[in-house]
Amino acid sequence: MSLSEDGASILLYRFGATPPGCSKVTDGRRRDELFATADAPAGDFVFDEAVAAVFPDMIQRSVPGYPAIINMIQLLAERHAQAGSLLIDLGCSLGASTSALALGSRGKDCRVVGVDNAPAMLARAQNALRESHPGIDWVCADVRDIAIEDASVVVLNFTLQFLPPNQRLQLLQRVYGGLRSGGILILSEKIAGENADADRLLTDMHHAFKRANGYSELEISRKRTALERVLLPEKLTAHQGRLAQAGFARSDVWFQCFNFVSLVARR
Ligand code: GEK
Repeated sequence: MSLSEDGASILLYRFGATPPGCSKVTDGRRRDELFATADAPAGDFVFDEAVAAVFPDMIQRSVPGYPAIINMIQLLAERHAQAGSLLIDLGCSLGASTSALALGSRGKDCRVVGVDNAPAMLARAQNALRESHPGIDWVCADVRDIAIEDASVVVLNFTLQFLPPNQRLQLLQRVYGGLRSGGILILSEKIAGENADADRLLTDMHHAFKRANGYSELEISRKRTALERVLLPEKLTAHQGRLAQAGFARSDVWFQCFNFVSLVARR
């Protein structure tokens, strides 16, 4: 069922519920117990087969508001998709936001592309969405190497945070350069608080969210260590400043829950 066919599904959406836009990849999902056992992966977090297999459960129990964000990406696409343009999802994982772009641009003859550099993720996205979204193009590549041209909606849904900070501006500049006038970038990120107090509160509440979703203290702390050198959160003001530097005349926060935020930046 698509969001546009059943607006009531927004109201029915609950904590952890499956968003319509990604039902294909979350139905029958496997529970994430990667960091629960004694043989938990050591070293830096990687998007391998083990992660891909539990990813829908992992992201929904780890990112507050994730299902709502996916639903709203569809609505943002419905409003901003321009006829005959490109809609591109950079760091698409299992294609939840890519399918939201496809649903949000139906009937507009758009090209919808999902990009990810993790083969395990992309293969699963392709398999899960082949039937429901045969028109999506899947590209296994680094987002830094992808050409972006004639786009009306570009999505970076929790992907920019995995690039070294000194490479983020260049990507945003290329996104800006590839957008049509009136086009948008949807940028979702885990953020750092503006000061130590704010950061402590947001981090504590995020951990409370994870505990409420069944993760143990040990799992939370092991995952945190695994992500420490891989996922580098910045302050909201740093993101806003960089978007402006990349050329975006305005960017607005449309979602925030604890230290997870999503902005829409317009060209
Ligand atoms: C969703 N957007 O479900 N090039 C290509 N892909 C990358 C790169 C890169 N340089 N770095 C990381 N990735 C998705 C969720 S997850 C967020 C995005 C998370 C990919 C990586 O392989 C992974 O699939 C994704 O970005 C990040 O809406 O796990 O917190």
